[in-house]
Amino acid sequence: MNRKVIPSLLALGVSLSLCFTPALAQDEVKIGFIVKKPEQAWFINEQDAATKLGQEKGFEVVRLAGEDGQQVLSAIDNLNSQGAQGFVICPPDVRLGPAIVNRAKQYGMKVVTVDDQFLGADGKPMADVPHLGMSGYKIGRQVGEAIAAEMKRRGWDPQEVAALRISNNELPTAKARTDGATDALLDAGFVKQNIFDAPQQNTDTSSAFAAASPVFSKNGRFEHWVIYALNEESVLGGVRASEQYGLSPEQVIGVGINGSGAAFAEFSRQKPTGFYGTVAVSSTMHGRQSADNLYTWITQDKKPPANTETTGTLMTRDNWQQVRADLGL
Ligand code: FCA
Repeated sequence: MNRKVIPSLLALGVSLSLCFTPALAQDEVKIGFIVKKPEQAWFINEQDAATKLGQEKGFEVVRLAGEDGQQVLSAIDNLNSQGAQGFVICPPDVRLGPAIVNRAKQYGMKVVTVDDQFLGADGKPMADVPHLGMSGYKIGRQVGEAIAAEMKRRGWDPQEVAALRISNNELPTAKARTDGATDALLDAGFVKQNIFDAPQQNTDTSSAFAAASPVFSKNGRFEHWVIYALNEESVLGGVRASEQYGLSPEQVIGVGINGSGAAFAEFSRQKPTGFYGTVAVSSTMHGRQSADNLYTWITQDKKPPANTETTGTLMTRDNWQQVRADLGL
């Protein structure tokens, strides 16, 4: 080969690599999607929806579990070592907010929350971290209204019905949801003294089951029960406890929140159970929108809205497939 050609080819190679490699690296967007309960259908669907959006728009989504503080911090370290520019998170404990934000800042990463909003050291929501979540109180009211309507349809006297309120007052969105349901029930003539709290340690079925069981055995005088909680997984724990105690589906009206695979499985059983319905919210939309907000922030430097509140639709055994399709679930 001509001696002169070699240096010019080399120079071309150098200039090509200078031109293209850094530009490519800049265009590569990678985000994390960290969830507190990776095995729950709600969160699986959120992560799926974010991943799908990434495939459409050309960014990568790294799905991670953050079931406690330690796991969340190592997930953030892991994301940083992979070159991620930010992450969406539903934290295992909202009071971890300041620690999570600090770690993200150290790495120059952007953070948005989904579902459960961070609390600052002052106990108030961290308004500077963009958040997308359910309008908890309104959705809770829908739960209470659905229960009241079904009680009426069954001809129950509201004065003689007991409520199992599976509560999680440490988590503000949980408290907002159960408060909304309680208020709607009271408005419909429910007796306050007949509402019994079952405080759960977590937001899953087994912690709800454990909290619910003693409430039934201590209040055996009631023939009719309604059950509500922050989500359908927890209501299902309450319904399973009612069955174990010996109540029949006709004696129980449980209404959850989410509209995820947990509810679909229950509605698909051959016979109805005490799980009457659930207020469905689009986890597909939560996953897509929160990932999209973060992507736009990273690529266009546009900070997402401080707080986006989403709404729900009542889903029962009769209409669940239709609602599921309407919400893109
Ligand atoms: C909380 C609950 C989830 C889901 C989400 C929107 O994180 O634990 O089940 O309801 O809010």
